[in-house]
Amino acid sequence: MPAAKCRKTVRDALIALFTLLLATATAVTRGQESPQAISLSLGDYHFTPDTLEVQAGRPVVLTLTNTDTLTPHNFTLQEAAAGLDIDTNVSAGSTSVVRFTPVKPGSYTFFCNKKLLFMKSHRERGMEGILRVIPAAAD
Ligand SMILES: [Cu+2]
Repeated sequence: MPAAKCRKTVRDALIALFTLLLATATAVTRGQESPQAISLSLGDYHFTPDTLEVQAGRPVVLTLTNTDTLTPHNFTLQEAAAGLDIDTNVSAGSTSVVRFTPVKPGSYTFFCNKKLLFMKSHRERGMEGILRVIPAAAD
């Protein structure tokens, strides 16, 4: 192989390698920005699990499933300064999806706001939990 052609082949190979590395780095960066998917069951006056952990600055897709056959439930978390302003009803046997992006690390209490007249509220019966927002990962 003549020296000039050989150099061109090496150069082309380096360009291909660099392009591959760049594509990989881009894919990894995108992965960090992808939504955080969490599922929560609401039933029998409990949230399962009752503690959630998410990263600040990344969108969250929260799927709420009411596993009871008759009782409607709700997910309330109102901390506007932390990017959390949620009040979503989930009727018996159905699923609701909530999207939000927490902006401030901390521990925030969520609960079910349902209450039947003269009865204890669902929250008083144990229907509350904690959303822990941890700082964003360093880049
Ligand atoms: Cu409830």
